[in-house]
Amino acid sequence: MNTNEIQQAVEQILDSTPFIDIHTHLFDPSFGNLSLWGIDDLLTYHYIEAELFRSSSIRPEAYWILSKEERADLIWKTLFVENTPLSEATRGVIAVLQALELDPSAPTLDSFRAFFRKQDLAEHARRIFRLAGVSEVVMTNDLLDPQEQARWHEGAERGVGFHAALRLDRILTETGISGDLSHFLEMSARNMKAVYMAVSLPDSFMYPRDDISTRRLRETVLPVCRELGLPLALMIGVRRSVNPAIRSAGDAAGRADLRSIEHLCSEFPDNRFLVTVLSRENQHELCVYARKFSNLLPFGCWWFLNNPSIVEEITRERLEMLGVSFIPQHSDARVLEQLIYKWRNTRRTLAPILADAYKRLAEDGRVVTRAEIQRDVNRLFRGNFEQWTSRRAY
Ligand code: FIX
Ligand code: ZN
Repeated sequence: MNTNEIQQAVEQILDSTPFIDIHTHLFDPSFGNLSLWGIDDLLTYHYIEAELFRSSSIRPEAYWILSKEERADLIWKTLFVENTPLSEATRGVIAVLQALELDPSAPTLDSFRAFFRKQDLAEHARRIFRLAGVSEVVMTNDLLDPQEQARWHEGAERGVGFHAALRLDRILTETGISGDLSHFLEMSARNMKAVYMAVSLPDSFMYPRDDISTRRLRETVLPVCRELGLPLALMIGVRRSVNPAIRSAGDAAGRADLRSIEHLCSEFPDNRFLVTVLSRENQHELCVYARKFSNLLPFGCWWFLNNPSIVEEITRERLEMLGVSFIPQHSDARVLEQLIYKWRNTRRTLAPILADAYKRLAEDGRVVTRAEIQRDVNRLFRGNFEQWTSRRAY
């Protein structure tokens, strides 16, 4: 293939390959009102709320007493009518409206609300998956959340396309948990058919250390993961509640000491770790560690990193250092329709990066084929994850 053909082939293959979204905060429609979707949830996304407080004089206390619809109205007026929605998060809403054939220039939200009211959620979800080019998504399931617990106990049928991931943030740090935690984790993972366990960790995380997280990881979580053949996802570098007044929008990022990863990967060679780090400054080290430990699989450009300029830098670096042995992105979608813009943006950013890599390879003398590009895209966006979750005991 010549360089034009390479460019075209990469774009076509990215467009036609259904991706697996390995980390979201979405719920299967059968979880009822845990599912966020529609214009009011899209506009009150915490990425956008953070921007509202920069462009409006409203105080957080005055914002939180508004209804969800009133908050969405205020955000639309402030960030989309009185300002141009240039940021990644606001532009995303425009892309979603356009994909759903709604008018992104509408002065009010009435027509959008009328459209979403008419949708049947399960059918709408299938359409959104199609428009986003994803075949499956992984949820984030907090075992200690009473609403979720009730749902799991009912044991209602789950639709296709939504996998569970057992989230351990509270389990790793809360002291008041009684009973046999290993048994509880094992039974819960089996009941949910979890595809991995996961935890988000602060920038100050250190392993090993004389604390409850180290003890629970070493004595409970990692042995159960090994037993069940499940990877553990470590999401490192979040500084929670730096500005509590703005709630979920008030978390920040910090650089972590990744020697913890070195210690975990060498102490537990039979466990597999999916790792994402929130600080831009930690990205290169993560690639270096992935070259040392084959039980480490870097994934995603998380949260504040999911912007084209930073995704580009990180993905080029990973491709140069790891070939296709990483997972380039997850959406982190909280609201169903966000899948559309987050995955379209990923494809748009990744196309030139992959095409450049194949063009260089062709220049250096290797014949590049469509079949190879397809194989690589499959590995990046499906196969690496499928392989890592294929040893499940259930
Ligand atoms: O901890 C996480 O999984 C984070 O992704 C979220 O808590 C965060 O609020 C978010 O939505 C980032 O995209
Ligand atoms: Zn998340």
